[in-house]
Amino acid sequence: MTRPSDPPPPPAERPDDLKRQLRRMTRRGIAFGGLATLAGYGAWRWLGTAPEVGMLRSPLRRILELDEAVGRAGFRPGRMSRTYAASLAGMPRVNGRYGVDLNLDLARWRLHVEGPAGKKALTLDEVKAFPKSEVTTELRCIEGWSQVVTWGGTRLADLASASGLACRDGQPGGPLPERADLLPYAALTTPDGTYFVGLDIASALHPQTLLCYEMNGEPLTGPHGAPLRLAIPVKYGIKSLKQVGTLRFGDERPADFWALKGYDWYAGL
Ligand SMILES: Nc1nc2c(c(=O)[nH]1)N[C@H]1C(S)=C(S)[C@@H](COP(=O)(O)O)O[C@H]1N2
Ligand SMILES: [Mo]
Repeated sequence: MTRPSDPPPPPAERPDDLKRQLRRMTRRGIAFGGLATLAGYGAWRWLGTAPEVGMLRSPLRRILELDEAVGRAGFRPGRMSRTYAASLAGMPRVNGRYGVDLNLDLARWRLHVEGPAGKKALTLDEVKAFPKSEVTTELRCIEGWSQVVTWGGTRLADLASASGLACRDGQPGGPLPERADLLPYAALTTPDGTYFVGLDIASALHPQTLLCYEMNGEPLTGPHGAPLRLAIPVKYGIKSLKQVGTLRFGDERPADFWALKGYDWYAGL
């Protein structure tokens, strides 16, 4: 089974391992870096005896809550995730298979876009009819690995604007950030509903947030989320939902698969 962050192993590390870990931490957020520090300095035993809050033991939970506050405060809609030369891109490992059905009938697949004003169902060709965007960014998993990937697809913001469903009145068009009736949240789920992510609207509409049908210039493969997956480089990999079935805009903060298990809902980078 794949988990975004298994408990780190008991400390048996050589000093250079620790140094590498510390270097990695400076590139990552406070929460998961904090986790590495605690493990690296032998606190895992102590954590093992701390009372549980939800699924996370309480000191970790406090770190994650701190990270959520820092993540929100640090987010600027205009801030870009770092981009890389396309020559640095490679295929990431297949990580996380919840809700990914390799036998999905692709001919019958639709992207269901929903909001308070109504619903639309788009074919893959309709999604591909939008201008194609390509970004080369780092996919960062909270397990501690990352991979530079060139993502190709439709900007979620373009599709949201054209559908009108990101706004309360359901009217298409206009730069969405200027719309007074813009809904505050977006939720994505797999067709079977078993994997789901919640996003704040600013991150969902970020210009690097793509509904992808290509990775590294090749058609998206089944295990990586065909026919359509999210790539949201301003968030950890847990939010880059594979095999999108539904995109829903709304007023309520959406449930999120890993947040329900105790991880940071915001998961910003
Ligand atoms: N449907 C679905 N999407 C998912 C997951 C999953 O379990 N199911 N795992 C997430 C996690 S934790 C990561 S790191 C990325 C990995 O994407 P990849 O398999 O293309 O490397 O997918 C994300 N999207
Ligand atoms: Mo991940």
